[in-house]
Amino acid sequence: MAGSENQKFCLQEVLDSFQLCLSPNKEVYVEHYVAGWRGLVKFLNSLGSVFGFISKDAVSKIQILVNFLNSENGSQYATVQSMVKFELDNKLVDVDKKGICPESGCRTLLRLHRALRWLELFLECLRTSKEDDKTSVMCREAYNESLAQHHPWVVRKAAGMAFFALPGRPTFFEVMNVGPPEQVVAILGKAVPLISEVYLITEELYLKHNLLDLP
Ligand code: 1PZ
Repeated sequence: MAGSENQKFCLQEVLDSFQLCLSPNKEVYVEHYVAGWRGLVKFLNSLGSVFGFISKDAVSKIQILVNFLNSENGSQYATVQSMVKFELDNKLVDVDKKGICPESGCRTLLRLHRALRWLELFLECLRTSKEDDKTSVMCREAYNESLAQHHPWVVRKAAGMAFFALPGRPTFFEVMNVGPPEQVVAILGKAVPLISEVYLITEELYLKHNLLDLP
């Protein structure tokens, strides 16, 4: 029983992970970053199998990062900052777009990082939405403003179709599993600034090292 309870999504868990993400000197812990995404994937899975192709991609990226964390170089992957330094110092990143390191930690995390911007926009929209606002519209607008710019036509098309299958705002809030709508809004009010801070720190780091266009 306890096991199946663990499988149930709870928005609080995601908030906790992103809270743990930042070190005192504002470095981003990969372990908690990945845990935050795990929670989000759980949420996505509980919305139905139409989203399977999205969660599958997220899971495979999470797994690549977990494998680095568990490898003999694991300690180099403790934070996004140490990962970037380690991979750049050891020429493990396709900075000159040669395609030699297609699964580097840097390019893998960049995909999740871009998705985090979508999440920030979407959750902020959700937080300030009214009862009969459409989640699919909020989701599409957030997507078009962020992730879509990095996706080819066929992925944009598939994502657009999937958005139609999103449940309405009341069901969405219920699945978040933290209590009545006011409580969801309150937790979103804490989660969005945190996600935004993690996003900004990563964005600045990637910008500084010219990593924002990694293939
Ligand atoms: C709640 C509604 C969920 C909508 C999610 C909106 C994002 C749509 C993303 C569509 C992704 C389609 C699957 C594959 C995409 C990959 O090609 C890209 C690039 O990776 P590459 O091919 O370069 O290795 N992958 C991504 O952009 C990462 C996408 C992760 C999306 C995670 C969404 C988690 C949702 C959490 C729900 C609250």
